[in-house]
Amino acid sequence: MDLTLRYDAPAEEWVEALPIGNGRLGAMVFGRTATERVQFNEDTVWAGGPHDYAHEGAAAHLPEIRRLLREGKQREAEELALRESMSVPLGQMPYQPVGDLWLDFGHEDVTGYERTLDLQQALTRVSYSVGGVRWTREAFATAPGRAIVMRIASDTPGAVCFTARLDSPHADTHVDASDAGLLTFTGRVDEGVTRFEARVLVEAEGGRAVAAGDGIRVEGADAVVLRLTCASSARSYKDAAADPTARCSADAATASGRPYNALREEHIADHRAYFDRVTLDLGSSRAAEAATDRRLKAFEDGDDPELAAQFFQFGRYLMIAGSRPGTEPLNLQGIWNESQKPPWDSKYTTNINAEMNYWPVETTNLAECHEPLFDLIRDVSETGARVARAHYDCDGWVLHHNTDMWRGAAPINASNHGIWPTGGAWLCQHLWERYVFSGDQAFLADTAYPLMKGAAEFFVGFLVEDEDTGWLISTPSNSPEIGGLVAGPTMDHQIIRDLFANCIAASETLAMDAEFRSTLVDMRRRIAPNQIGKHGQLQEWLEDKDDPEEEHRHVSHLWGLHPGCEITPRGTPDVCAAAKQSLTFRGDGGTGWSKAWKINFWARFEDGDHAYRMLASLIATGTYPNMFDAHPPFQIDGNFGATAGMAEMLLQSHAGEISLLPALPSAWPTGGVRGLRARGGFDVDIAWEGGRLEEARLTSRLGGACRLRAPGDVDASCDGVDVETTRHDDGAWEFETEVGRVIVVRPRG
Ligand code: FUC
Repeated sequence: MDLTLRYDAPAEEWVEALPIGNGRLGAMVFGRTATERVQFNEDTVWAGGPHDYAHEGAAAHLPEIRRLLREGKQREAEELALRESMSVPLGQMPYQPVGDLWLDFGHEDVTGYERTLDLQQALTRVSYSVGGVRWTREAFATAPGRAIVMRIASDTPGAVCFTARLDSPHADTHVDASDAGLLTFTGRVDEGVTRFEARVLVEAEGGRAVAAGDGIRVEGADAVVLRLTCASSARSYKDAAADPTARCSADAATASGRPYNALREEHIADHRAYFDRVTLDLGSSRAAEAATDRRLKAFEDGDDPELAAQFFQFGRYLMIAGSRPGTEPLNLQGIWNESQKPPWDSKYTTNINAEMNYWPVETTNLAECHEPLFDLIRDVSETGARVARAHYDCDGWVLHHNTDMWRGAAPINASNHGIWPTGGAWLCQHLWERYVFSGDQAFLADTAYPLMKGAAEFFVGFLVEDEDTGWLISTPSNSPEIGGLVAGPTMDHQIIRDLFANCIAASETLAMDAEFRSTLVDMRRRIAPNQIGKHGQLQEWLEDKDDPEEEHRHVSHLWGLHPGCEITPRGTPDVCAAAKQSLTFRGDGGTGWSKAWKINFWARFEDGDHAYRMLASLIATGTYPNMFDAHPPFQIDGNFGATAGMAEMLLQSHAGEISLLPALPSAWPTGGVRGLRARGGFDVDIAWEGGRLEEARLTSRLGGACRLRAPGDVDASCDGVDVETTRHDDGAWEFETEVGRVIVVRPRG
């Protein structure tokens, strides 16, 4: 399986450059020949500073806003809410670039140009010839080495000469170059308090590296190694007063003094320890040698299953490069951003985007990469507790549709879509899923349940009884980002039901909070149910007012289908059919993330060909040349949503059973996947041929009963001995498993 992206020209645009990252530092490598550009980020460098965004006194207006909505006075309700119950200030802060490393080579008219990104080794390379000399550059971002490292070499001894420079878009930045080959730059973000420092150590093999003005001039070298480290003053959402120089020099000490090859080998081993856990083979492609950008464009018309497998692995690559224990979670652009005014501030949008970023972590076996999101949830449970009190006079904590480095939790932008109180509850699903995939009781007791409980406590106070129906509803709120401020959007009720169900299960498992549990059981039954409307659709709102012509990119009321689990083809066939009708009305269009979500929806409808159509359309029309998702503009969620969706086509486990090949498209008749993870603690390998299951191997990490759905009749064995299986009325199989043992499942006969 070829896991290399290939290009035959340097990047002109930023979205043609190739991303590398070590979780905290991200860089875009352009591969230019006259002046190479390496644009870099550090994940804590944001505008603004520690700030409490809660609007004191907002809660006093809540009864009036609810009354206006009840009386159908939406505009008045929105106006009052905008005046009295929004975040202070109304917006949050943008993620910032740190700077650029420029390398002046002056190479023009090059021949034999090649530029690659090797996803398995996490290395980007450039090579070309000029004036009879062959040049190669290789770069990577190492997590254990805490640096971005580049080696520049030629095939002619003593030929390497260039000047290295650093600059930053932030005005208050000072650059210093020393004869020891050290470039240093210190600065402060233009609109904020965070300070940063970056260092580039230029180490020449042969020749010399000396200060030349603001840069370092290399002459007569055989090869050169650059080590870039960068740190900021932001330690947490509460503290931006650390010393960036001390932090940066500690990182520089880790990265320097070690030979290039040692750093490189350590980096590759570290990356592969994550990456190699999952392999995916969807068949080989005739186009395999062609440039990646051309293959992307041709995807819809061609037969290029290898590119689809690369696209899947690219999402995993980005996850490993962008989210590691102890780093900030992936924002709208992951960690890669060149603009001081990025689209939607490159922050965390929690009405789909931030969660979508983390959809593939558990299923594609990168569980550690989930941790930064859990840290963020802990932070917003603190800031969100102040918002719960100030805006709603409720216990617990609440997060609306955005947060930033400073963990703003109050409603931002506008009352018609900013007032949406279920962002935190949605994030809590990730805590529960971590538990369900891992069975980690300590995580459930110490991390997940306390945060989930706080989120549920908020809704115990927030839900109100609808006068007409007697149901408990969420008001004021919004069905993201359509239809304005309303009472009782369907999505909220699905999310709150899920949160309550997970809290009920967690408190039972932990044998605690019996009284709170019975409150949740009672309230959960009274929450407004999913309703089927006059067009056969799943109602997006309490009232039957969906417009069948509406093609809005958000399809929030299908949350219960995915990522939720209350709507399933066999468990709730009628609601499931209505959900399919709603999605059919919405159509196959949309932004990058919208198409990526639709891959997951169609996979959950078990319609592999429709899921594939969404994937093909995303790959062909919704990606940039470097494979980054094109919302447009660049927004990384579509990459992760697509990776998650492809996993969902091959393996599902949300409905209390493991389902093998639930949505295999006809485009992938033969293939294999290894190392996916299923809920209940299973590692799953599946091989198929001619569209039929050939063999599945389930390795149990937790033991216990396994319920399995397979295409057709199957037999199970363990170490060559038949395993006793029970057949349920609904067609599922069930058998016992033991920790560490592999169950082999094959078609019967
Ligand atoms: C929501 C979406 C947009 C975009 C933005 C970051 O506003 O509707 O499409 O994803 O978040």
